[in-house]
Amino acid sequence: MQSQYRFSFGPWNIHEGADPFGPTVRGSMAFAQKLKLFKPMGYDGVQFHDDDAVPEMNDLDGAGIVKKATELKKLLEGEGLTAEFVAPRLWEDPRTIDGGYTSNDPATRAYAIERSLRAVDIANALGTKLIVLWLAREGTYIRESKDSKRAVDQLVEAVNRMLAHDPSISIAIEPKPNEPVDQAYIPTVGHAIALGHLCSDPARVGVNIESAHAILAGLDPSDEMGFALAHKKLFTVHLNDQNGIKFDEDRSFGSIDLRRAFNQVRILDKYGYGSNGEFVGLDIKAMRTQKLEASTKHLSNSRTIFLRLLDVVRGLDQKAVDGLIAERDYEELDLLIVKALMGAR
Ligand code: XLS
Ligand code: MG
Repeated sequence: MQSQYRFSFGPWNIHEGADPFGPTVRGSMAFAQKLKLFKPMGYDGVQFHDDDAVPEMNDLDGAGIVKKATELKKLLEGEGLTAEFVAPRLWEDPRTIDGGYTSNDPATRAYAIERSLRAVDIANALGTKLIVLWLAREGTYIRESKDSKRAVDQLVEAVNRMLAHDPSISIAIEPKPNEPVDQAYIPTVGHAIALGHLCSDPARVGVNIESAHAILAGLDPSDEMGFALAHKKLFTVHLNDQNGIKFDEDRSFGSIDLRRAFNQVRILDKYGYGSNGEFVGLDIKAMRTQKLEASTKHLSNSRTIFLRLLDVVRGLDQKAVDGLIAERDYEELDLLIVKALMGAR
């Protein structure tokens, strides 16, 4: 069991509140200002998209990119912060409208891989060895537009190029079943782990499990975590919550379904998640109704809820739990868990 968990989030989690049906509702916060909020809220790690770390990176050469990232590293050090990972953002560029690694355009596939190698260079300059791949547009709107077998081969090729570019980096694939594409090629943890086994160095390919993405796939996040833990592939997590199977809501951890969140904390704590330096990563958005001055509460709330649930997990009468399991009296066990979550005796 970890005595101390380290928490992380990305600067995109402090945002202006625009959604697909409405414009921004809050003013912007400068990146340097966001960095100052991490430690006071109990966060030590910063997650990055490659262009969070090096804005306009498409306009810079390799050396220019590393120079900018090296400057950022000094800023992080000044704030006592650690870069957790770097994720190539391949879903906004006009070239990657129909995917990056699995695009039908070979020039786009080459761009996506080149950009990913630069993300590895940024990770090195920031002092992290973890790359997260959210394969946002690696999928289809209609099946006939691509070839699902060839797509897996292309994803393996892209991962292998990153693994060869730096023999010391690890890659955490972040599965999601849909959105922005209608059907993603790597929808679940099982698909991601299987993809890793096709790559040149499977030991360096793991997963980043997002609670909401598992829920969107109709799965339980804690079971996905257990599966990844059994494979020793849980390199990081994106904790949040979600109202059922629809668009990704990125709600505060535990705010929709406390029992589901409890079971994520329970499995992570039971198997010593964090003991190899893994961060408890959050990927959450403030409600659009929050005013600017209250637009980081989802971050402090999520960490508070995680730690409160950790108290519940560690406060369980495990002897009573084991006894009820041995008795196969799951109704009684159900009540024991619900009462623990209610703070009732
Ligand atoms: C989607 C991803 C994305 C991050 C990481 O949930 O986590 O939010 O940008 O690529
Ligand atoms: Mg995420």
